[in-house]
Amino acid sequence: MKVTKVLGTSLIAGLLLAASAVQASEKNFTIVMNAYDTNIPELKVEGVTVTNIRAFNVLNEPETIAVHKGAKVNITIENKSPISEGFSIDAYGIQEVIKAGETKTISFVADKPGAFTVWCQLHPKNIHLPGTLNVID
Ligand SMILES: [Cu+2]
Repeated sequence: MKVTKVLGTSLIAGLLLAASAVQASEKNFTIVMNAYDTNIPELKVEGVTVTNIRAFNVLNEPETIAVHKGAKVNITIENKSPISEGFSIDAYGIQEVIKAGETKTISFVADKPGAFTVWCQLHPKNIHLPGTLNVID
């Protein structure tokens, strides 16, 4: 009688664990790429005056996404920049191009724990604020 009860309890616990594992196995994110156009009217560098510097910055919002190891990750990327933007996560072999105004969804299984840089492979790194994918073990 006692043995049956213990077995029954562990079976229920096992089912609950399985259910929570299923719940944690898929994560959806939306990243919006926004472009900020800034203008610096005048700047003096080493005795030289330069005018009308146009700085163009692209930010991914949110910049950090976090999941548990083993989760299936779906990231919908919306590009609000006026030009094509890249979306790369080297450790996961992801290298996408999202055209201006386009929305793309990428999916992968987060099987490698660690912190990985999310970056744009199309443009110089100094005009982008890189993002991070955190995969928690
Ligand atoms: Cu870019």
